[in-house]
Amino acid sequence: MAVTIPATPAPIDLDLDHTALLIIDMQRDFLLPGGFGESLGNDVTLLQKVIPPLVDLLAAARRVGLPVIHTREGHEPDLSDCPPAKLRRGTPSKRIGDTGTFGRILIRGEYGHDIIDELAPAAGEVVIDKPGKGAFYATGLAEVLQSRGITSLLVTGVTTEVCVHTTTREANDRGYECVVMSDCVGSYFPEFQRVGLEMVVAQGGIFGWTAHSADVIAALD
Ligand code: C5J
Repeated sequence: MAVTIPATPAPIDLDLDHTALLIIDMQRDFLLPGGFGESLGNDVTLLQKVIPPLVDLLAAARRVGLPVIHTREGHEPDLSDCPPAKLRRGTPSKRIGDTGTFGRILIRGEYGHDIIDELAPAAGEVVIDKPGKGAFYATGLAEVLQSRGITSLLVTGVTTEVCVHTTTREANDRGYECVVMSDCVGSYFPEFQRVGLEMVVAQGGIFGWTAHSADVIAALD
């Protein structure tokens, strides 16, 4: 089924048979008070604003049977997949693999690494564990999308200027139509949120489109 979504810089026609909802890194360590993100001095309420509209968008996607793909940023417990340059980044004691409030920071299997309860993956939904900021690097995402015939992505999650942007750019280069859901992506930095969204749609939509979740939900329902 094809639908037209009001979007920036122009409306976009989406073939829902070839569209997936991509939910990037809605992990406890980024979103919960006391987690890794907050320990770095960030205001997590700026990310938590994303949860209610994303819960609604996820419910709508599930209602119409859109494939849902979740990602989580993190590393093996032995850190063998974490480049030394990434490992050295940040304040000592608050680096990847160190012990935080919710377990070892960004380590697979730890409580903080997992997705927040509100957006917990349902049975059958794909969860991509990624060591990088982009969801294509060192993951099976390309194969998942190809095998399901996906050509368009509704991109959501955190953070706008880091993992959402990197993944959108990777997807755009691979030929996917990316619609970044403006109220379902979040940044700890209001300025980065604003500019991050503007960058997607600059120059006629250089990386894709932005759209509001209410408009997509209306089109899905
Ligand atoms: C960050 C992410 N910000 N998921 N990760 O380090 O955007």
